[in-house]
Order: sequence, then structure tokens, then C-alpha cells
Amino acid sequence: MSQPDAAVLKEIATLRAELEEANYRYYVLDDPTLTDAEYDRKFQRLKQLEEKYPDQVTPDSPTQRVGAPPAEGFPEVTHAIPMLSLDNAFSRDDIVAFAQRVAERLECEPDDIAFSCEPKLDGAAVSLVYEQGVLVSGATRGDGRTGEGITSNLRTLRSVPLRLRGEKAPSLLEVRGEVIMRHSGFEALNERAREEGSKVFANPRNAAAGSLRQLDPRVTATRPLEFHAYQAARIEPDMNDKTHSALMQRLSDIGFRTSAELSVMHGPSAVVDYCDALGEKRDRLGFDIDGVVIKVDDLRLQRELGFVARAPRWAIAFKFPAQEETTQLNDVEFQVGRTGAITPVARLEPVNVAGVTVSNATLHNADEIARLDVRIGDTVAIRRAGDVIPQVVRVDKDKRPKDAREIEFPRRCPVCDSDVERLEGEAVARCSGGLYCPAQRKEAIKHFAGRRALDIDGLGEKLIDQLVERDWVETPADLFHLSVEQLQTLPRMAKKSSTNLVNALEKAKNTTLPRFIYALGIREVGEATAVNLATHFGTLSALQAADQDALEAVEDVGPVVAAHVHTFFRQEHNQETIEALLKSGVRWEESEVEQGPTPLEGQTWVLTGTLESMTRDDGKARLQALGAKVAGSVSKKTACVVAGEAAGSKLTKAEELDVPVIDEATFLERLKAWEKGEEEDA
Ligand code: JCF
Repeated sequence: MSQPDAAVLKEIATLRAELEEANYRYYVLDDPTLTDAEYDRKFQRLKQLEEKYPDQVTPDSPTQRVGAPPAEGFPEVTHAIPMLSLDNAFSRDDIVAFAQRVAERLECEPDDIAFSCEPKLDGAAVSLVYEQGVLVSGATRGDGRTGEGITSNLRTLRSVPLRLRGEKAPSLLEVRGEVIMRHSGFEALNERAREEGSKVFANPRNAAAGSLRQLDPRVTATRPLEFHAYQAARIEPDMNDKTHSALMQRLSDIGFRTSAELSVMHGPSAVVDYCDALGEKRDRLGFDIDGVVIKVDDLRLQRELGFVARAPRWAIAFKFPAQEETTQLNDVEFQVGRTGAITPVARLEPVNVAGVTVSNATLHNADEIARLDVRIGDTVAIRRAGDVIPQVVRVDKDKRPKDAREIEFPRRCPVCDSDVERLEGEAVARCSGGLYCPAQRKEAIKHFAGRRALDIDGLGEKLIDQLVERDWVETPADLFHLSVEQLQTLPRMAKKSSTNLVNALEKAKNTTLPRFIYALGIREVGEATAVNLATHFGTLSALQAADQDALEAVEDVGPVVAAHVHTFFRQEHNQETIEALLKSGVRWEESEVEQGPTPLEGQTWVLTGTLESMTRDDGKARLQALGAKVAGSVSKKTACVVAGEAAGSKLTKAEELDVPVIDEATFLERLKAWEKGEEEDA
């Protein structure tokens, strides 16, 4: 095997440092410096060098997060220092009493004590051990005395440093903290699980704990988990930090995510204010917390206070109201969305969940009803957290009344009586009525008028319902024919509000192409896709004329979205609506996109192996800009294969099928020539 020279060793070290820094900026500080493409490029380069020089691979290399084989089970790990739980406080009085107890022991006044306050994260507690700055072990809390060794799984979390930052690492460090899943990641995970019929988690805490206990680390690696440090159980040699808050800053400096909400409060009434303020903010954090952890900030005083039985005397957990409550399911109704998707909605006996009255919750789809085995009359657990729609998470079958009724999923649309269709492999059932269905029509018009679409001021839900019910508005274009006289005849619409609406409609006619595309409500075309489509095609007519291949050449547009867009513009009623909209004066500035040269029109290319001068994505984009399609596998129809370093089976396949193969240098030369618009002479 060849030995790397000094320049290669230096490149490896630099890449590792850059990737570690990028991870830290992204996953710990939430302040990324590298773009995803730059990160991928450096990562691929490091992987390539490590493949060439396997002796240089180190366990703390950024490439080594995934790769451990599936485990048979997890070893038992005895915690050097038990992982304690905290005593709870449920009221202002409990907090004041805690401060009083602490003050008595320390023989001082409660108001003279500094308390460090932070959110109590609702996830799975774990402990990480670093020796000479390198992660050697990670374990769950377990029963506090022994937990499960899940090192390979914890290594896959990018917020878990594999090596500590800084010049001089402590010889031993044990850090404890919580592994959490944010609401966004949790919802996406469950959404996917519902589609695939795999395990749906009741809440982010279960999802985090379940993800950490996967035997295959590659599964854990796909779960959106974050580690937040909250305690250093052991540091050798002692760094002599004076306070818990200073120690947290140190943990942040050496590579850990710590609470952004940590504050030091002086005296119990300031602590109570902190708890109130965090309670207000709770729904906007984007992850679950179940209270506030309050600690005596001074570490010397913590030692002086010591422990009782299972909990420290120097800390307490103030608990917020639970985000799960039980209530009764009174009925299930079926709502029809913009795309016809039929969603079962649970009508509940109203119940207060963490300060908000909940009387409806989603049941998602027919599979979810079956999974929960829920019936009308059941006692159900409801979960409400942050911006997530309240959900039914469990059924208490012991409390099921004798007359509980099965929920029947409708076969016909509850609004327009069209057939309900459920495509093979899809979790959602849809009304087949399209814009014939008043429910879909209402939703389509609400979408069209929405803030992110045409932004029609003063055209609210109730008003749209009335306009559709009276058959005044069938398509968005009809909105622009409404008159003040007509609007005035509606309940609660005086002359002034009618005039305002007509003016708002006039104003909304001036829009932009991305907004217009988004407003059309094409399936799976969100704002970002609408921008990409507008930028790529420049004009509405170019977009309307695009075929499936041309659509797939747009950034982030895959076959499914391309098909939705293509089908949309082929429907006669959609063409008519668009024409009517343009005729009534909807307009925007068009920018003819300079049509680049398309010498590769109709050709399919394949990129394989590692390219030195660009990422594969860059190569793909440049080929697509020249009119080519870029595929992932080689077939007889492939026009050309670009073979980079270490190209494998695709290269063999190309040779078998006699497909032309070029190397990177030739590829670059040809790209440049084509991009300049020179004729191909081959
Ligand atoms: O966020 C938490 N769940 C959390 C738990 C935060 C802390 O600062 C903790 C904890 C459990 C024990 N501190 C201790 C000592």
C-alpha cells in the first residue's frame, strides 16, 4: 500500500479540522459557515483520501460517524456516578420553599442566592465519556445506576463531538445531557412512518428514546436527534470552574450544544419570573420541554449542600402542565382539503391541554384509525405541543363503553358525493370531484387569496365560503368580477368593506410569477418549488409548454412533482382559468430567461466515481443546463458516462453495453466548449 506524503497528511488534517468546525457551527451554534455543497465536497474528498490510505483513518474522523455494524444487543454500563433524578416543584410556593431550604442550610437569605435556570428538556437522558478528548463511551440513563451502552448510536449524532475542541483536552470528562427530537423532525418522521405503515411514535420523547435503542446505527443516523449538554459529572483534572453557568459556557466552547435559554436569576421571585416567561415561550421553542431546572449556580455551595437519597439538595425541577390529557371522543367528521385529501377529525369533549382548550384533533387517515383501533365513545389521550396540530395518541381500551361505535371511512365525498379514491400504496384517500367539489373549490380559492399567494386583503375564510356557496365564485378568476353592489348584499358586508375588497382585488392583480405559480395550487408545488420553476423558465408560457423531462431539469423537481405540474397544465379547465385570470388583468414582470445552448437535448448522461474539480451535483447541474438528462444508472440508451476517480460498477456496465465513457479532463473540456456555444465536432 502506498504511504501518503507530507502534503497529503496535511490535506487530511485540514479537511478534518474544517469539517469539524463546520459541524460545530451548524449543529452546536446554529450558525453555519459552509454551504451544504462545500461540506459535501470536503467530506467526499476526505473519504476518498481515507479509502486510498486506510492506515490514516482515525475513530474521531468526521467520516466515522456511521459504520459500526448492527449490534446483537447493548452492553450494561455501570455509571461511575449515579445519574440522579430531580425533586419536583409544582407551584410558586414550592419554588420559594426550595430556596428557603437551601438558604437555611447555607445560613444566608434566599434573595442572596444565585440560581441557574434552564428549560427542562423532554427527551432521553444520556451520558458521554471522553478520554484524552476522544469520545470512548455513551450510555442511556437506565435506572440511574446502570444504563445501556449505545456508543455507536450516539456517534451518529452530529451534535455529539467525537473529539473535543481546544488546545488542551481534560484527561477525563463525563458529560450528561438530553437527546431530543424537534417537532419538525418528529412530524416528518411520523409522516413518513404513516405513509410506509411503519412504527408511529406517540411523542418526541418516545421517538428519541426509540431511535437511540436501534440495534443498527444506520437507522439511528437517519433520525433527527440532537444532544444538549446540561451537566459535567466528572472532569479530571478539575478545571476549577466556580459556577454551573461558567461550566456550561466551557462545555459550549469545547464543542457541546448547551441551553440558549440558560439564565442566572437572583432570589426565588426572579426564578418564578423566569418560569413564567419560559412558560409563555414554551409553545414557540420548537421542541418539548416539561419544566424548568433550577440549580444553585455556585459549585462550591452545591458541594456543601450535597445529596439526599436519590436527588441533589441544590436543584429542583419546576414542572409545567402536561401536554397530554385524556378526554372523550364524541364523533369523527371528515374534512376535504384543497387537493381532495380526506382527513378524519376527532370531535372531542373539550379538554384543557397545557393552557389551551382542545375540542378537535386530527386522526390523519384510515390507517391511523386502524392503528389506534379507536371508536366513537372511547376515552383517548390527546397531545398538543407547540405548532403541531393536536393529535389522538392513544386509546384507553379498558374504558371503552359497550355502545362504542366503529368509525366508518366514507366511500363518497361528504361534501360533493363524488367517489373517494385511494391509490395503491398511498395513505390518503381523496375525493375525486376536483373543482366540482365545493370543498376543494373553497380551499383552492383560500389558497389563491392567501398571504403567500396573491395576498388578497380582506378576503377571509367565511367570505370565501359564502361566495362559493352562492356560486358567485367557481374559479379564482371569478373573484375579479365581483362588484361592490353585489358584495354589499352579503351579511356583514357594508359599502365600505365591499369597496375595500374590490380595491384589494385590484391591487392583488399586480403580482410576481413565483407567487402566481404558487397560487395556482398545483399539488406539491410549494413556495420554494414555485420560485425554482419561475427562475428556470422565466415566463408562464415556457412553463406551460415544458414537458416532463424539461420539468425534471429544474432544481429540486423530481419525477413526481414534474408529473403534477405537467398534468396540471394539460387540464382544459386549468388552461381556461389561467386565461381568464390574465384577461381580468392579473400581471407580473416577465423576464425571458436567456435560453442557454442545448447541445445535449434528448441525451441521457451518467456521472460515476469522484470528480476532482467539482461535485457530482455541480456536474449534473451543468449537464442539465445544456439540455441533458442525468440518470443514476447506465442503460443502452445512455449517451455518455463520465467516469471519475474510483468509478465502479457503472463503468463496468458501460463497457459491457458499449456506451461511450470519458474521463474528467475530457468532460471538463467538452463542458467548457458547449457552454461557450461551440459546435460539437465529434
Ligand atoms: O433538561 C433536562 N431534562 C435536565 C435534567 C437538565 C438538567 O440540568 C439536569 C437534569 C437532570 C439532573 N440536571 C441534573 C442534575
